[in-house]
Amino acid sequence: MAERYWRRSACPYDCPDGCGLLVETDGKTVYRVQGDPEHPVTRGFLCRKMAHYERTVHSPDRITMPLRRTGPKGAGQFEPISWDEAAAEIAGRWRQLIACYGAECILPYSYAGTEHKIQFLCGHAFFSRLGASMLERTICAKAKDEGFRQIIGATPGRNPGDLANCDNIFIWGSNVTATWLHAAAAIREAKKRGARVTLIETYRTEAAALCDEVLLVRPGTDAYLALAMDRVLRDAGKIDRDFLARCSVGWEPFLASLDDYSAEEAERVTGVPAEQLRRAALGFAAALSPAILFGAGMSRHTNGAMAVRCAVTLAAVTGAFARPFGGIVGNISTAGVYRDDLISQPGFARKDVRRVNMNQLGTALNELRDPPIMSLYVYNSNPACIAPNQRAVLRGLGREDLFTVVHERFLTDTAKYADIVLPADTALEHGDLAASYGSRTVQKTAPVIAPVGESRCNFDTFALLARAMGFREPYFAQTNEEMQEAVLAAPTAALASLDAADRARFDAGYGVLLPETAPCAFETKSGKIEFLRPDLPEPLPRYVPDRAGSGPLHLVAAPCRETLNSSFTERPELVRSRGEMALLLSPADAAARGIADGAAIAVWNDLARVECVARVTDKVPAGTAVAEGVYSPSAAPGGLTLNALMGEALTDAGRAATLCANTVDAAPL
Ligand SMILES: Nc1nc2c(c(=O)[nH]1)N[C@H]1C(S)=C(S)[C@@H](COP(=O)(O)OP(=O)(O)OC[C@H]3O[C@@H](n4cnc5c(=O)[nH]c(N)nc54)[C@H](O)[C@@H]3O)O[C@H]1N2
Ligand SMILES: Nc1nc2c(c(=O)[nH]1)N[C@H]1C(S)=C(S)[C@@H](COP(=O)(O)OP(=O)(O)OC[C@H]3O[C@@H](n4cnc5c(=O)[nH]c(N)nc54)[C@H](O)[C@@H]3O)O[C@H]1N2
Ligand code: SF4
Ligand SMILES: [Mo]
Repeated sequence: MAERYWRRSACPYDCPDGCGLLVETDGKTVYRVQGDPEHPVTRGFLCRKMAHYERTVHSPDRITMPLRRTGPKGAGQFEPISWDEAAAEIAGRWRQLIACYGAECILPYSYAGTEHKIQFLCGHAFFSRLGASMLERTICAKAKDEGFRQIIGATPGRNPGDLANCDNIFIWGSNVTATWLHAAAAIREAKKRGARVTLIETYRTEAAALCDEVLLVRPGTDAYLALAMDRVLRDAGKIDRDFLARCSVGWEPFLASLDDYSAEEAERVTGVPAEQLRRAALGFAAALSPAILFGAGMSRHTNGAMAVRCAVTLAAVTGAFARPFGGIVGNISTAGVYRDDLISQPGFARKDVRRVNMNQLGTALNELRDPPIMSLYVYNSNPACIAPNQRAVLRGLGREDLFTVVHERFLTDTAKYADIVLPADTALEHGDLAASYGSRTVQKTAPVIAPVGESRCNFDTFALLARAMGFREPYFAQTNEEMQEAVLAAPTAALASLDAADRARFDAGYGVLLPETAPCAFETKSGKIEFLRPDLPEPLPRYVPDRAGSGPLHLVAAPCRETLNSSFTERPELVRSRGEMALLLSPADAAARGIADGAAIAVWNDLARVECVARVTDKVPAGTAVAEGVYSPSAAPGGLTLNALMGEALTDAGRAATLCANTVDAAPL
């Protein structure tokens, strides 16, 4: 038996924690995966999903060979072919299509199946060089980013670990116990030290168990709530005027504009009782170390960027930014830590190339002209399951004249529609550069085992396709390892800011934290918090109602603990534990419709009609309906999931998805 040993690696998933892993292996097989006790965020524990990553790596469902479709689209019937055949067929079809329609008839579709930099970004170089349509990758948190940018620019927030030292914490639109475990751990620590924790949510999520108080808002009304809290503080003389004078611009007109808001009116608009709102606001302002943890939930609305901008004002008017460990958590990342441009090669892109928004894939596949989309290449994503307007997405994927290539680890719903499927590897089978969007951790990884079957990483796959297309740029002649070395040979100022000890640890494959920047060094034009932005369509933060539709129930898309979007659905134990696709309804809304808990129901709006079961729970307030988790349309009773009820409208800024800004009605089947 080969000798077993432990190697360090990093979790690749789209999760704010960016965990460090310890992997037991013999170089061929992964036996066990544990949280790295020496990783500054992970501190030895992983989520349930990754604690058995070996089951994903060695899943019997892994795709191990390139495949060519033999049955109808969507049926999942394929025959194995060689990589050379696959590359020749793809290059041949693309050459024909480019000759007929131009390269913009090819559309890449990718998101964050892996967050690691090389495998995330390398496709940008390939498709820019090809001249394909460019994908706007905005399904996740771009509106949240924009909301921050509009008031505090690029200022990073605190590390989530700092929350352990806070005495008043608002968890705003994040189900931390499912999606941000290590922030939840820091909040638990703070609670042990006596912190008061408030949840601002659309329904009572698992995170409510961490909280002293839960403020349930009507979806899309957070901006009003925040501004009414500011008004309460202004009228109570609790504004930190010294801080505002020192660290902000436009605060006087902003404070004057609060006349438009009141706690009483907030109760009508948001559903939060005026007294509860007052108590929460006054408690936050009186704390020594108050902080707001921001999830993306409130930003997934047509007024989403504005909601985030308004919620930030609470941390500003109270001077929370300047208090020890206080301010905001949720705007920190390792963006800019590596020379991403060496991987993504923005210079390969034509400036005027057509852009297609990833949230509008359904319409793009069915309706775009001049040229139409004739080929789709999917990697790091599963649009059949995760995208809005699912009925249109599936119709588009089913087009006989669409040449679809999917680079995947599993035969996802999207892969079932492919003409060619290419086998992808997992993060333990290649080296990369780990980053994080929930802390300032960085880590370099090396392959732990050889690729399973004939699977290949994204970088090597694009290099192969580039050769098949005849691209001669030296970029495409590199191996994945050479790409990693090239990026590390060109360190950024951020990476250079590691002290010698941390740099040595980074070089040895440990996860390390970059030093924090000063919390009040605001990275805006003025160097201050900017309440007033005359250059924006809305110069001051203000409440703009969400445009969600006119149905009686506001549909909220929320995550679930067992899976990560559609990832981890290869794991029977996790799929069993999360249960079947359900719509969460309040007892009042269920009773009014004659819907019993567990009943089969139809849910509909203008876009589609979906069948699922009802879960009737007093965790959900009347008027709100919740879709937890991402499910598979091929396994859904009516062939569609609740994503079919989510529209393609974009947010007020950032062109992001409005997954939480839709309305529906429901009835027993
Ligand atoms: N286990 C697990 N972990 C995950 C994921 C997962 O699917 N499962 N997803 C990963 C990804 S891709 C991301 S982007 C992050 C997301 O992580 P976060 O950005 O921290 O947000 P979520 O935990 O998804 O929670 C969003 C919450 O916002 C609430 N919400 C919706 N609309 C509103 C509103 O108008 N106001 C308020 N106050 N709340 C609202 C929803 O009810 C939901 O509970 O998590 C990552 N981690
Ligand atoms: N109903 C509902 N819809 C949602 C959400 C929700 O909470 N509810 N969340 C939204 C959010 S926040 C996001 S970010 C999106 C996420 O949408 P996606 O980024 O599409 O996320 P996943 O569903 O995890 O699919 C990622 C796919 O990438 C594959 N993959 C992993 N690693 C690699 C690799 O190295 N190479 C290749 N080629 N493939 C790889 C995985 O096998 C997996 O099938 O979904 C959005 N859609
Ligand atoms: S908590 Fe997030 S980063 Fe950590 S192991 Fe789980 S999915 Fe990966
Ligand atoms: Mo996301």
